[in-house]
Amino acid sequence: MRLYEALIFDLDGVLVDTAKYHFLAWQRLAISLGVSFNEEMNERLKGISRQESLELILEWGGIRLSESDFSDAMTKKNKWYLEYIESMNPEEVLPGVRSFLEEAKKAGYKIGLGSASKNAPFILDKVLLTSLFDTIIDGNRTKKSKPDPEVFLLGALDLAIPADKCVVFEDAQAGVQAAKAGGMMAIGVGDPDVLKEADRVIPGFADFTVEDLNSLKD
Ligand code: B16
Ligand code: MG
Repeated sequence: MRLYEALIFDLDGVLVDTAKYHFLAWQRLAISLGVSFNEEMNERLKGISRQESLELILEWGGIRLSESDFSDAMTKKNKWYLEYIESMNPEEVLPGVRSFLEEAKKAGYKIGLGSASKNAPFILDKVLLTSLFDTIIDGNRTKKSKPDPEVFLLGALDLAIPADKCVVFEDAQAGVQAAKAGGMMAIGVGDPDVLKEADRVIPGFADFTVEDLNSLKD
């Protein structure tokens, strides 16, 4: 008997690397607002929503915007981001991800997406991964941001699998916390020093197989 029935994946930083495009778009916006923005700051925006990201950038820059300027700024950032991701292609899927998803699907696991990004469906289409997912929960369906577990709980509900039979793959600390808060197994993807709260950390999917899912509790 296997330990888990569903696998829920974060998008940015787990399946594809869109952080570089977010960086370019936020940097362009920051320049237009006269505030400085660097890669280190970009790291701190991983996994958090567009609105919260802008709030942080304004806080770091010590500036305030009216409600309508704030909304214009978010629209501008997203317009630029969409221009960057427009040319994404299947080669941008991170190493080992496609074959892991295909094997998991063949083995009968339910597969879900749990992303803060409102652009998640567009990105999955661009990199030709959509058909591998049984459900897609993105920033358009959630009211609360990670570390709230809402995004993953909605995924489990859609997949009709109890939380303790779900494994979440996350690259951001807030995402790992969200998975734990939802009562799920949290696998960090990336740096073990950053993802300290994860049940286990893997560098990526190049050396992680579907069989390894059964030894996660060892
Ligand atoms: P959007 P994830 C997150 O995606 C990104 O990591 C984060 O940097 C971004 O601000 C957020 O999506 C919202 O994205 O502006 O496209 O709606 O890691 O949860 O897949
Ligand atoms: Mg992420």
